[in-house]
Amino acid sequence: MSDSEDDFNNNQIKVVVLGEQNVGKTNIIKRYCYDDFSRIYVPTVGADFFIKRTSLSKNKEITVRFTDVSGLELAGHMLKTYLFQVNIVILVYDITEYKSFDSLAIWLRVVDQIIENNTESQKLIAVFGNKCDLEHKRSVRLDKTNHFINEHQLVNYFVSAKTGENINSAFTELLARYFNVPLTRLEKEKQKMVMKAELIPNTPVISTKNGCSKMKMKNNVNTVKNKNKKNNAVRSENSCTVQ
Ligand SMILES: Nc1nc2c(ncn2[C@@H]2O[C@H](COP(=O)(O)OP(=O)(O)OP(=O)(O)O)[C@@H](O)[C@H]2O)c(=O)[nH]1
Ligand SMILES: [Mg+2]
Repeated sequence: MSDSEDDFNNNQIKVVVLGEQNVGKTNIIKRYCYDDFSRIYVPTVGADFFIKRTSLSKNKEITVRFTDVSGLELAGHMLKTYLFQVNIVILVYDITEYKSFDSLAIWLRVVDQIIENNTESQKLIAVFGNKCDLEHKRSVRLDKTNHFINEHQLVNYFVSAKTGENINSAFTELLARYFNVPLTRLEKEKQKMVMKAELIPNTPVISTKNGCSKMKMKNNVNTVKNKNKKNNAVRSENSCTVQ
């Protein structure tokens, strides 16, 4: 029996969520576990623990145990303890903060060093690009992300804890991948939740290639008649720093 089959029969899985401060780790977990989100930033101290019961297939309940680690713990001494018997590691960055993406290489190196000798069960490492509702402020280019993902053979998702976009489907796919359970199209569809974005009137959401949504800028929508104004709006949409 494989390690993941064994975990599946035990119905237990440990997921550790890592990444810089303020990238949205706690809110990603809260969105998945309680469908909750907080605008107010309350930094995690040390680590917090959450549990979610879910099922991947009929009669197969699993318990997901989350360890939500503070971004400050990269410099701390507790990571080894938090990563003990981990099954899935999620590295989170904020798509609008290049520094938070840049630091993933360091987080990954530390994780690799810690779990290297810990071979009793299979590990899966995923990267979540969070705050996709702020696509217009994106500062991490997609080719940078793709290069990092391919180089280290990781799994990649773009999510928004704020709107809930891709949160359920990312976790379901990740768990199914870990347990080697094929998901039917119907099950995948079921996970795709209704968007909960707070929309400004006259501000439609359009999809982008990467699966994130982005708000069309207000100017961009209301000034179609005037070509010059329209061009200005497009420029301002593209004016975020891309590294
Ligand atoms: N716009 C937007 N804001 C978000 C999103 N996710 C989190 N935030 C905000 O980002 C801030 C930080 O979120 P947290 O979940 O506390 O971040 P964290 O990674 O747990 O931070 P530490 O606990 O300090 O390591 C909060 O003000 C959240 O409201 C998101 O998807 N979109
Ligand atoms: Mg936190």
